[in-house]
Amino acid sequence: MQSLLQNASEILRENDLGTYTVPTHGLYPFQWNWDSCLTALGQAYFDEERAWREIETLFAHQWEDGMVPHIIFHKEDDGYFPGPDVWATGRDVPTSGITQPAVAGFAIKRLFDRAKDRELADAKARALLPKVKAWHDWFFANRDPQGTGLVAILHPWESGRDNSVDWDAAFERVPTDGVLPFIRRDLQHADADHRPTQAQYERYIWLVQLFRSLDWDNSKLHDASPFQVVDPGFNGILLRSCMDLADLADALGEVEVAESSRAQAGKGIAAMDTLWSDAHGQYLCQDRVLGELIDSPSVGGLLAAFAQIPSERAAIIAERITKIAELVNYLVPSHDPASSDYDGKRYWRGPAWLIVNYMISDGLSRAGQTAVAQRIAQSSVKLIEQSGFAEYYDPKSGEPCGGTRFTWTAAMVIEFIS
Ligand code: 2M8
Repeated sequence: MQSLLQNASEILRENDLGTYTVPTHGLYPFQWNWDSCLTALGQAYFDEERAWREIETLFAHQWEDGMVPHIIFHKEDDGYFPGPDVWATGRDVPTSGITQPAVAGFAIKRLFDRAKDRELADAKARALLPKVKAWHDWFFANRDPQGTGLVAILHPWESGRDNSVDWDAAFERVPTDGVLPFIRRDLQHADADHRPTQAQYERYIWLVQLFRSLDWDNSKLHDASPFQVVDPGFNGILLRSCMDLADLADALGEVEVAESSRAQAGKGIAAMDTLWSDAHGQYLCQDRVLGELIDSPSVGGLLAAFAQIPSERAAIIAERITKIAELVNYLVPSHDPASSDYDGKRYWRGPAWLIVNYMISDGLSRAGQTAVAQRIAQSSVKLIEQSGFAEYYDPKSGEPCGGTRFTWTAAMVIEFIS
C-alpha cells in the first residue's frame, strides 16, 4: 500500500504545472474541469494549499454568466483537438464553451471537512462558496429553462462520459453537413479501438460549430440544440454538490446560500424519480427533445447514487451492481455487460473508471450499502495493483486502456487507500 501511495503522489506531481494539473501529458495537455476538482482531493493529502489552488485556478476562468468551462487552455499546445481556435469563445485565456459535471461543490466541502489547516480552509471555502453557487444557479437557469429541477447536457462532452451508448439515439438527430475538416490528435496517443469513432467526432464538432454560430450565448443554446439529454449521473453529481454546498454554507454561517442550495437539491432529488426504471433497477437518461427515457443501462444511472436518492433506490442499485459483478472481474463497467452495445475497451461504452467507482462507492456507503461500496473500492485498488494508473480499464481482463500515468486515477487511489 505504501508503494501504491508513493506512485500515486509521484503521478500527481509529475502532471502538476504549478497552478493546475493536466490529466496526463500528451493526450490532454490542458486543465479539465472535473478532473481538477477530483485531483484536488488527492493533492490535499500532501499539500492542502496546492489542493485549494487547483480549484481556485479553475474558478478564475468562470464566465461572467456563472458557467465554469470544461477546458481551460492555459498555454498553447497543438497536441489536442479541438483546440482554442475551434471553440473561438473569445476569452483572454481561451476556454471551451461548454461545461462538465459539477463536482466542485462536493470537492470543496470534502477539502474543508478534512483540512488540518483550518484557517486556510475557512478563507478558501469562503471565497469559493459564491462562485460555486453561481455555477449551480447558472445550471438551473440555463439548462432547466422549464424549471423541472433537472438540467440537460447539450453536448456529450459535458457529461464527461463522451461516447456512452446513452447518447447514440439522440445523436442521430445531430447532422454532420458543414463540419469543417479536422485532424484528430487523440489517435496519436491512444488506440483508435479504445476511442470514440470518427462519426461521433463529426457530430461533436457539428454541435461546437452550432454553439459558436450563436456566439456562445447560453440563453440561446439549450433550445437551439438538437441534443438535450437529462443524465442521471450528471444530475446526481450536481445535486450532491448542491447539498454539500448547503452544509458548507451552514458551517460558514452563509444562511441564504444554504437555504437556496438545499431547495435546489430537494427539488432535483424529487424530480430524479421520473428517471427511474423498475425494469432495469436503475435510473436512465431522458431525451428532453422527445420527452422519453432512453433505454440504455449505463453507469450514469448507477452514478446517480452519489446524490441523496431514497434509500430503497440505493438498495436496488447496490443489488444491480452485485448482479453486474457476476459478469465482470472488475467493477464498475460503464455499460451493462449483458447489453449488445457493451464494448469493454471502448472508452465510456464498457470500461471501468476509478472516478466513477469512487463516487458510486461514496454514495452507496452513505446510503448504508457498505458491503457493495467496499467491494467497489477493493476492486478499484486491485485494478491499480495489477494494471497501473491507466485512464480506464477493461472490466473483464483488467487491461489498462487510454492514457497512462493518469492524474485522477492516482488521486482516487489515494482516496481509496488513505
Ligand atoms: C475525456 O474527454 C475529452 C473531452 O472533454 C476528450 O476525450 O477529448 C473524458 O473522459 C472526460 O470525462 C475527461 O474529463 C477528459 C480529461 O480526462 O477526457
